[in-house]
Amino acid sequence: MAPNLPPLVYCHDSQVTIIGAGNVGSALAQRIAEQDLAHVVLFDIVADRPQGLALDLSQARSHGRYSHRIIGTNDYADTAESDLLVITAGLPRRPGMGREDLMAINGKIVAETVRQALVYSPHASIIVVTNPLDVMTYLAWKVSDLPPHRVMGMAGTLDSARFQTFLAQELGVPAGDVSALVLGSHDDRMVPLPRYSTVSGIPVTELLSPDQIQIAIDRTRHGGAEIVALLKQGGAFYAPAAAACAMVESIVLGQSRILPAAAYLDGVYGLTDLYLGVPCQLGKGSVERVIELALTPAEQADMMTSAVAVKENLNLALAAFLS
Ligand code: TXD
Repeated sequence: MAPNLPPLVYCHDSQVTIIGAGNVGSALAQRIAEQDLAHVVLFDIVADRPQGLALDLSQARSHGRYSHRIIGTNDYADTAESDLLVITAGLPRRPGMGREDLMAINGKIVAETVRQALVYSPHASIIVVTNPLDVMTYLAWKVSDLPPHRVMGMAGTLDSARFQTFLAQELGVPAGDVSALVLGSHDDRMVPLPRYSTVSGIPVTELLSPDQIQIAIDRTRHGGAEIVALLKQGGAFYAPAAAACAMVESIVLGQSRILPAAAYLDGVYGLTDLYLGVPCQLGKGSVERVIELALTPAEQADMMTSAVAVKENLNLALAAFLS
């Protein structure tokens, strides 16, 4: 007789809707499904694409032990009662397209998707992935009418993972042994913090030369562009999906992990009324705590530079969006 073993997978019944079944959205769906974290609804405006992806993912799941369903849809009604919305819908920046154009286009997409999805899932929290990240997260919060701690952006987890990877390469150690931290905006004004980046507890500043650290910083700042240049079409999606999944996991399972994310700032770091990358504690459905580090004057100045650029873009986006 079969022994009475406990189930291998614990069934958590949260539902995550991923809006935008493109490269990042579908890779994220795969991660959530493989980790058996939650029910997944993949939504896209392209007819049949999310349904096809969901069917494919369901068939891949038959090789594992999964307890959650995954569906694809073009109908917001099918996303009803979601606990978490992950917004990956948007257009990539194309040659000849200015920053303002992209902000206006993606701003409209993000605003529309958030509004529509919240009609069916009024109690959901939101993770924004669409670029330009810090600005789109602010827009999503504005149109959502949710408390700010229920809306956040994914970028710091990705940028920190990139920094971790490049530091590990300089050190010749496994990337998993490195813990790295990047704050600020999700662009080349991001703020990598070597002082807060360690290997087995040892700050990398004691293990690497300033030149080596600078190499890792430069590659991190241009990490997305380096991949776009290599791929020729589209951008990174495996690492972005992995980073988003870490946030989803902490929020869905209430792990209260401390991860860098774009959070609403209301006074910390001397900044108000914007979303920017800072260390956050991510618990059940929300940013439980925004952590303010004691930055050096140089680090604080870098945060300000990052914030000023985001504010400028935010004003452009709001003007384009409201016009
Ligand atoms: O760190 C980060 N935050 C990022 C952000 C890392 C990687 C990618 N980053 C941004 O995420 C990227 O610049 C884009 O703005 C989004 C999504 O990137 P992805 O690489 O997945 O783009 P795709 O493959 O073009 O997918 C976008 C999907 C596509 O299937 C469209 O049909 C869909 O979005 N889309 C929509 N879905 C629903 N509703 C609307 N209105 C809509 N418009 C487009």
